[in-house]
Amino acid sequence: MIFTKDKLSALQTVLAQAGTTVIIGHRSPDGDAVGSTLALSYYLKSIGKEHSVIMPDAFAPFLNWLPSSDEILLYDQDPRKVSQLIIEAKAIFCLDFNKLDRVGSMSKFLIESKAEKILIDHHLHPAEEFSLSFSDTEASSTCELVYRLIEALGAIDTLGTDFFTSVYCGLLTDTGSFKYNVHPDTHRIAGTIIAKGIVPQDVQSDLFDVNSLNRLQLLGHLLSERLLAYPEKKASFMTLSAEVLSKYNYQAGDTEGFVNYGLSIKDCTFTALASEKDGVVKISFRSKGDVDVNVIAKEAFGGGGHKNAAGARSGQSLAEVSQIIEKIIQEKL
Ligand SMILES: [Mn+2]
Repeated sequence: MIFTKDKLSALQTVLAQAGTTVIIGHRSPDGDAVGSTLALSYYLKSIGKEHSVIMPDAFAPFLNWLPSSDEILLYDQDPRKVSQLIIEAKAIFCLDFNKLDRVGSMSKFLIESKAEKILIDHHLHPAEEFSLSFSDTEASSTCELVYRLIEALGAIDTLGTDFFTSVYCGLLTDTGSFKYNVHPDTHRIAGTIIAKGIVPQDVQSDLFDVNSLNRLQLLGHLLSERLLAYPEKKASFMTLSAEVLSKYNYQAGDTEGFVNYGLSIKDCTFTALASEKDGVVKISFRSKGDVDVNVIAKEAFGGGGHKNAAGARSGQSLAEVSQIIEKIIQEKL
């Protein structure tokens, strides 16, 4: 039980205080980060609480149909304005990340801030640095937690279609369309959202039927040229160089979900996708069952996430990262 009476009343005290509030999502914001920050934003609007929604950098264009997503401020586009908002804020909501240093160069303003910092998140090992923490590492998504929080505050029926659409977006994207990390609460909330009039096929279509020809051809190249399979290890591994990404005119978010193809090979329980972007190598890990990619990502690259889905960034070359991952496959699986 994470929504105790004490914590809810502490939250209400924070919300009742004067001064501005900011809601922050993580770097390279995904459907859950954008969905959950917007969902909380609708609630704050409904109670007349002035606030801004902030992301460290841009979210993928496949999310820009979400209502009010055009109001989200991006630190990397306007660092002066956004850092000022964080410095002046009396309350900072941190959504879908578990440590203040997970938001890139924006982190320093969060760490220095004396504001009340409220965590709402489902990643493993939340840091202790928050004044109020709503963390449930079993939850499907941060969207699910925002919904449950507002439910615990008794305010669900005060919210409209945009709120429910945003929550549904996070439920859908963080569970791979209800495939992973799904619990009774996930479907209960999804059911309520459908009863409120949200049409699941429409959200699916808005989110996923938006491929550019370049993205599909990049996926084709990845699967035909860059997918290594290790059947005896029940593993697979893919890489994308900066050169290949540029050949297919890579746009932010184009590789979202690609890693899951590696895990869709029959009997495969471990996969990784390493891609060279913005001078670093970003690595996504996925696994099934007891293969713990949170530990693997942490030990090899200082990353982390969840047991069956984790990520990391490395300053090493793509070739060096590939060697490390092949070694993991050969020695740890
Ligand atoms: Mn999430």
